[in-house]
Parts: sequence; C-alpha cells; structure tokens
Amino acid sequence: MSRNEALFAAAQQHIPGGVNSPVRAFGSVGGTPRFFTRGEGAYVWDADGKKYIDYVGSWGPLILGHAHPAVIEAVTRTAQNGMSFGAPTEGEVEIADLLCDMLPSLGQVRLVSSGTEATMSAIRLARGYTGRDKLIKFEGCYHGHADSLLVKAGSGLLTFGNPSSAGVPAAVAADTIVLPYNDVAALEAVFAEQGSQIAALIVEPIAGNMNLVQPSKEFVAAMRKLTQEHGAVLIYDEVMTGFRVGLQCAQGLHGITPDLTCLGKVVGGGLPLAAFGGKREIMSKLAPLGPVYQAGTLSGNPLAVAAGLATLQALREPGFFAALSARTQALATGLTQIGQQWPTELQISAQSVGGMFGVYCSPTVPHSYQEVMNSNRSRFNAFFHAMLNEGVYLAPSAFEAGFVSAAHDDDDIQYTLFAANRVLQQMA
Ligand code: KE4
Repeated sequence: MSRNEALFAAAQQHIPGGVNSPVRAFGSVGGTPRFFTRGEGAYVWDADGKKYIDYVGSWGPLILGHAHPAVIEAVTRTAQNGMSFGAPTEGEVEIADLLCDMLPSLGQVRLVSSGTEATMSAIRLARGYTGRDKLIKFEGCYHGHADSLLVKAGSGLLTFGNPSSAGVPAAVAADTIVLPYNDVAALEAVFAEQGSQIAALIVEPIAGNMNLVQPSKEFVAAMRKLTQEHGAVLIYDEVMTGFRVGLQCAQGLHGITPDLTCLGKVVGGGLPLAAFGGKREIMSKLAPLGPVYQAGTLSGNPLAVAAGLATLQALREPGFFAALSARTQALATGLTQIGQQWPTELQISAQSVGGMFGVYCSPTVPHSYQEVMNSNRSRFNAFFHAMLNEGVYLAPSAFEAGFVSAAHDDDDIQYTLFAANRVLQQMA
C-alpha cells in the first residue's frame, strides 16, 4: 500500500470522506487522492515522494507559486508579533486601500475568511439595500456553499429554484432563480416578469466551476443593463477570476463596473482571506454603520493580510500578467494543437484567459453548461490519471479550471505538452 493510500484510509476514520472539501476526494475522477507534503514554486511532492507540476495551485490562490520567499517572509515576520487580535490592525487599512486602488469599482471593502463568506455577505447586503428577496444565479456557476446558492434550476425556467443540497430549506431555495449561462433571452424574460422583485444577480464573470466558460459580449452587456434598469445589484463573483485573469480582474477585461465584487483565493495568497466590496452607498448599509449584519472572529487576520499584501504587491510588478498570460496561452495552444490531431471522438481542446485555463475532452471549447456536460467525462478521467502518472497534476475534475503560476517556466509547459502527446497516443 502506498503512503497516499494509507493516509487516505486513516483520514476516513475521523474526517467525512477523508477530506475537508469534497472535490479533494477524487470522487469525480476516481482513484486515491494525493496527500501533498511540500510545495515549492510550480511543484508539489506527494506522500510517496513523487513530484508533480501543479496546475491546481490550491484552486487558484498560489499565483506566485508555492512557498514564494516574499510571502513566507511576510507571514513569518508578522507571526512574530502575534497571530490575531480581534481588533483593528494597520495591515487591514493597507490592504483595503490597496484593493480599492487596484479595482476602481471598490468604493469600500470588507475582509472575510472565505469566498463563501464573501458571496453570502454580498447577497445579504444586496437584499438589505434593495429590500427585495429574489436572487438570480446561473447553472454551472458555483459561489460557495451558502444556502441561497446551493440551488438548481427550477422545473420551469422562470420559476423558483430547488435545493441542490440536502439541508437547504425549500423556502430559501424558492427565492433563487437559476438561469442558463450566456442566455440573454432567458435573462430578459425574467427581468420583464419579475424585475421589481430581484435583489441581485450574482455571476462568475468568466465561469471556472463548470470548467472555463467565457461569457458572450451580449451576455455581459445584458447583465449590466438589466440590473441597472430594474434597480437590482450586479454582483461579480471574482473569487476565482480576481487578480487571476488580469490586474483589474474580469471586470477590467469586460469594461463593466459591477455594484459589488467578491474576491478570494489570490487576494489571500494561500491563507484564509477573502473580501467583498463595491459602491459606498451599498457598503454603508453594513454593520456597524447600517442595518445589515455581518461579522467574523478572524476577518482581516494579520497573517492572511500579510500573505495577501505580499502577493498583490508582486503581481502588480510591470509585465507580470503579460508573462503569465503568454505562458498560459502557450499551454492552451499547445494542448489544442496536440489534441486536434486525433479522430474527433479522441480530440481535446483548451483555452485560457490570463493565468487560468480550461482543457476539455471535446473537439471544441464549450460556450454553455450544456456543451460542457456533453464533453467526454470518462476520457477526461483517463487523461487525468495518465497525466498524473507523468507527474502533471491537473484539477481532479472535468468541471474545474486549471491555473498557471508565475513560477511555471517554459520547460514546465514543454514537459506538460510532451506528456499530453504521449498520453493521447497511449489512449488512442
Ligand atoms: P471558498 O468558500 O471555497 O473559499 O470560495 C467559494 C467560491 C466562491 N466563488 C467562486 C467563483 C469559487 O470558485 C469558489 C470556490 N472554488 C472552489 C473550486 N473551484 C474551491 C475548491 C473547493 O471547493 O475545495
């Protein structure tokens, strides 16, 4: 039995499913999850000492790579002065100022400890600000596990949602309307019928939780136009895309000013820090100023703030995103070229935006949740495990995006493409 297998068996004694977050259990791809013991730059090592090029990067946070010296130094220096105070600290002022400077749509920002907290709080704030209850989200988008967001499309397109998880009251799910991503007509129909009841629309402005799916220009414009017209709050959930797809996030690529933005992952540099922010008029409704309650013992934790500051300061360096985007694009282009040389049913395709990419077991990249669901999942699972054997760690699900860090170099990309070519030959 390998060390990974022994640890997974032991983990299942006292941790449900042996993991502290379901996607880590390899349920989607099968096999034994790898227990990592060390990360450095673009690489991780598992409990059996095997080295991998890491394209998950803790699901996005590690845009600088593992154990970046500047981040480690900032966190250890900060820890010498204490871990947490439950009182304001200077670092929180510094990172709030920095985030509001980097992202023009942020008039004010509130720090929290996870993306789930950020989106849950933003939705409550939007409901408190508008006095309305209904929420629009899109099928295939994931915004964390707050009750209002664990909802799947209702029976009829325009009707209320149904819980997608046990334990979510039907009454809560009923206020969430789930629409098809990139479907402008559906959006127009809902606003025409229920616009005055919609508190907020929350969207992954570039989807990454149904694998990478890009929005159409029309869809981007319609979301901003319709929320504006009907007085609904437009929430850009940039927990994954924030400072991952570009220096001004997806909203910068879209030229859109959302009313609220949720951030996470990269902004914490690998420690538990997330945030939500936006228009001052809306943010001023938050306790202790206003009637919308929101709180957190470890919100703005000094160590997490130190890791976030070090990460944000590094990715602001001139040329950072140009280099990261070019390297990620080289990976996507290479995977597509390798993937297209096979008969249609064996083809893979890929695309990238900034430092995130999608690889699909389908001849073309998907533009909707339905198209993603049509990709060949069993082939993806075979591809995933074969690449794992080659020392390449992709996201263990056909429905997750991948991430390149500043630490990945051209040799890593070339090796990955060489391995993909060899794997596809074996699979053919
Ligand atoms: P967390 O609560 O996991 O920090 O963030 C929730 C969240 C919110 N919004 C978006 C767009 C997200 O992608 C996420 C979390 N993403 C998943 C992976 N795609 C986290 C991995 C996991 O669940 O273990």
